[in-house]
Order: sequence, then structure tokens, then C-alpha cells
Amino acid sequence: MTANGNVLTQLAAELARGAIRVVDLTQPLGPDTPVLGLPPPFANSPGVSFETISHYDDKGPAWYWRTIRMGEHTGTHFDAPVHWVSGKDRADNTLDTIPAERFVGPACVIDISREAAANPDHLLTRDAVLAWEAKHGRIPPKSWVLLRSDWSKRVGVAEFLNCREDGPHSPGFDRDATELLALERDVLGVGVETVGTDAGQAHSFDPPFWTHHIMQGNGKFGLASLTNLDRLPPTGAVVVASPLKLVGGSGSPLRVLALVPA
Ligand code: 23J
Ligand code: MN
Repeated sequence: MTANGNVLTQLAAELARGAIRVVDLTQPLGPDTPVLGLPPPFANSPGVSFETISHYDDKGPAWYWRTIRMGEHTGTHFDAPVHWVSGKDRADNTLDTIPAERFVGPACVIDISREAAANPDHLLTRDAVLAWEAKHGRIPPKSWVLLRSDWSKRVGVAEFLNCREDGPHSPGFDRDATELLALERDVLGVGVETVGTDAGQAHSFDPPFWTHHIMQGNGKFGLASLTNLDRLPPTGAVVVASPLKLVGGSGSPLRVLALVPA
């Protein structure tokens, strides 16, 4: 048996005896799923609607199935590099061309829940990333960096989107932290509990929506509307984030799973 074969046999055994758990980082996806609201003149993305094709009835006596309609960026979803204009000319920038290896990687979980509770506009700084590394080790290349804000614990759409007259207020990454992760750490991407990877006020940043701009512009991914990040250790989990293989896809809802030592 090869060394790698041994590791996978061991993984299967540890899963079977519950020494490695599977934590679901995905929100339910349905008509109540909150969607981003962009100000005019920008077009908005539809939320989820279902239409029944048949339900054990005349249209299909022994089967139930539905049609689904939603924007590509709805609920717990994946941002591909082609989603942003900064990533539009990159190779392998759509969901059907990204190599599958890049959907799996170690998770580095950075906790800003205390700061976000005190200030909904809190941005993770470069120094805060470096302080996290001093404690937990350097963020390895090809890892998922997950921002734990506890935003997924907010109840109802209004609390989750947290809109005021000047737009939404929710936490994110500052520009230097985003550049550090994309350029100096070569992460797979970043994941957040909020509706998008950018902070709520990011329309007013320079460049606008800098986390999308920098991440997608450098071929990195985004994961939005995650949950259960409080069930992950700072390091040691492995995340599988595998979007639909939509032809030309800019993003898709997906099931995000973390393998976690019990
Ligand atoms: C389009 C424009 C702005 C934003 C977004 C999409 C997202 O958050 C998204 O889902 O990618 S901020
Ligand atoms: Mn998105």
C-alpha cells in the first residue's frame, strides 16, 4: 500500500469511528434566503423560487421534482474569478474550467466575532492576520481563510443584511489584509458568514468592493453566507467547497463541508 493510500484508509476509519467529524458550513437554500441588494442603477439578483414539475400526481404519479430559479450568487455560494472584472481575462476563471484540486484545502479560521459585535463595520487588518499567524502559524499556500464573525447567528433578513440609509453594515477584510492573503499567502480564497465577501460598506471603498477586486483579480475564490464557523478550530480542519460545474459560471450555490478532528 502506498503512503497516500494509507492516509485515505485511515481517514475512512477515523470518519467511521467518529474521530473526524463532518461539519456542514452551509445555510438552508430557499425562498427565505437573504439576497444582496445593490442600489440603482445596478441590477439585482433574484432570490430562490421553486416550481413543482410533479408531486406524485397526474404530471408524474410516482415522482416529485421541482424547477429551481435563483441568481448564481445566492445563499451559501462560491465566487469564481470571472465574477469580477479584474478576473475576466484570467485562465480557468469559470466554474467549468477551475481544476477540482482547488476546491479542497486546509482551513485557517480567524475570529473577529468580538470586534464585529462591537462594530458591524469592523475590517480585519493585516496586523490582525500577522498576530493570528504568530499564534497559530503561517497561513499555508492553497488554504481557505475563513472569517468567523458570528454574523450567521443574526436572526431574520433585516438583521443579517443590516441596512441603513447609507447602505448595508457588515464586517469584512481591509485592503492590506486582502492583499496579504491573495498575494503573499497565495490562499485558495476567503470565506465569510456575511452575504458577500466584501464588507457592507465596500461600495464606498477604493477600489469599490476591494475583496472581490483583489481576490478574483488574482484568481482566488470567495465563499459567502457560511455558517458554523464557530465549530471549527483555528487550524486543523479541511474544507471541501465544490461548486456546480456551470458552463461559463461566475458562481454557484454549493454545499461546503469541513472535516474536523473530534
Ligand atoms: C455583485 C456586486 C457586489 C457584490 C456582490 C456581487 C457579491 O457580494 C457576490 O455575491 O459576489 S458585494
Ligand atoms: Mn458572490
